[in-house]
Amino acid sequence: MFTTICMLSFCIGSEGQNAANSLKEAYKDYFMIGVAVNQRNISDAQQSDLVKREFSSMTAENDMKPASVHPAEGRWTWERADRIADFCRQNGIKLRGHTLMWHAQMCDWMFYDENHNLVTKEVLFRKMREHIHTVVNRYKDVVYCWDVFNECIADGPRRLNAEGKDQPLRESTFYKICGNDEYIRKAFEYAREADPDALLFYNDYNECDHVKRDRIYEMVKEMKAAGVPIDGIGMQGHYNIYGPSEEDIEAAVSKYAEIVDHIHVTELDIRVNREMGGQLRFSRNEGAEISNEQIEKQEAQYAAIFRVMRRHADVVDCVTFWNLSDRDSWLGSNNYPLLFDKDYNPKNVYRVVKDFNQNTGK
Ligand code: 9MR
Repeated sequence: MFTTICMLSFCIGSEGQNAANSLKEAYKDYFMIGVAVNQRNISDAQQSDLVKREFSSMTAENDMKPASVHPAEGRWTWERADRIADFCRQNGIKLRGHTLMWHAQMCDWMFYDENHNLVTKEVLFRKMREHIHTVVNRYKDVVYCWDVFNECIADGPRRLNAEGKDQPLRESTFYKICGNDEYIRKAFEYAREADPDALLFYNDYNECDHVKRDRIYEMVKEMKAAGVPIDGIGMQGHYNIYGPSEEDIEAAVSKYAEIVDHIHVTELDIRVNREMGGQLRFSRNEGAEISNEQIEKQEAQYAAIFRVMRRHADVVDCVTFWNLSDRDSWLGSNNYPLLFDKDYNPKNVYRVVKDFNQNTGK
């Protein structure tokens, strides 16, 4: 089925139309195409063949996060992360490291002492440094970039701190311990010490929202000016069929490109309702059927995103889908957010993304 469809699109490709046999082939002159994987995706033959055929970069969806590899101080659980790293090594696929630091799926032992009191920032920094050095060193040969810190910027309207200044940071436990943004600066310094060759990213969601976009921009700009080793910005890309608009995506990429040389779309999916972002509260559209109108809107939204990214291929090096198929999606298969359906067959939107027309940009 899959081969027949690819052959068909290969044959009917008109002039200027991309006639590649896979996503990675179609985009080879623009940027890498990545996918976030779970353990099943790399062990099941059908799924791992699909990964190998379509993608040039991989991210561990959960298996390299702090709580997964380092559940207690000094206790390391590498098995699942190692399997993903080995899969990349064996198949020549590049690995995006995700994520060294995050307020969620973090290890609470980093924040608290044995009496469950918050540690001092000196203790926190020591634990962070040890974690970052150990993880980065283990996967140095295969990880080409790291999300060093994930989701530090707050959602919502402006808030003022005690001195009447805008307080753009999420009030995470990191923030509570430090009272300022030093934990972010330190994490990047530790990652650079551990691997001077890896590209280091700040990664966040709702990154096209004007308020949040500007907060991300200001923070990264100021930190880079102060010598913090940030190489790139990760735009997560948890979007929906209604937004963000092509103009807003374009404006965000252009703005970030003023301050960094590397932009990755790190977690792309497009759900069929009006929710967006990386927050863990969302609706799963249980029992919902996708309508033709929703399919058309999703195809148009995917086409718009890839159009913007192709226009900025000088600074965009990788676009990663957050999960392999609708079945694997963290949003549940009834949000229909990806290019492959729950049986791993390509949907029409797969062809919309792959067979873009170089002449018209569609
Ligand atoms: O897809 C991930 C899901 O399986 C986890 O339960 C969840 C909570 O840790 O994290 C999801 O991935 C998140 C990513 O690591 C960071 N950005 C938001 C993603 C969706 O929540």
